[in-house]
Amino acid sequence: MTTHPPAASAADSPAAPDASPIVGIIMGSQSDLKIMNGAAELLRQFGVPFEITLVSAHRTPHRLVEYAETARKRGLRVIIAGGGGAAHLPGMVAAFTTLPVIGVPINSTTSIRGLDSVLSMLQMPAGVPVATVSIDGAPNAAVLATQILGLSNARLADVLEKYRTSLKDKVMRTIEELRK
Ligand code: RP5
Repeated sequence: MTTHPPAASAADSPAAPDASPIVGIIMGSQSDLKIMNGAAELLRQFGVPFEITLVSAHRTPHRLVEYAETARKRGLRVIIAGGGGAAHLPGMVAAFTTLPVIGVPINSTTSIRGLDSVLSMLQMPAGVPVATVSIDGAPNAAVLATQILGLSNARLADVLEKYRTSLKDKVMRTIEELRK
């Protein structure tokens, strides 16, 4: 399991470098890493301490149970789970913890291009939700996780405000460029 120390945040007030992870990023396969790194990069930018590892619902099912059952007492507050194909990982993790689980459907198959994964996360039966972002939408999973954490963390709420301002500024810069 790799724990990344956070880099400087948008609010110039990064979390302590040795801070324990509060977000867990997991995925079913090493082939998901190129997509899920999009969540890791943004959390690092926001200064959210996180861990990132592989947990497969069908290849390492006992590891899944152990990961989910111990997540809260290890200090995690949100789990981001990515998977492709008939993606059981987010739903099964959600079944073993009451922490919020954000699912990232991954377009890992050429046949139905991630729609299988979307439906297996989005269509969770009542009582055990998976907050599902768009196909390959790992960065939005990081934003949503930070928004959840920002409910009780003023520094992260401030980081999010500054992030939103940076998005707006980018649009405004392009509008200015187009006027020239
Ligand atoms: C899922 O199967 C993984 O999440 C991955 O997206 C997909 C394909 O896995 P690999 O065959 O590339 O390991 O479990």
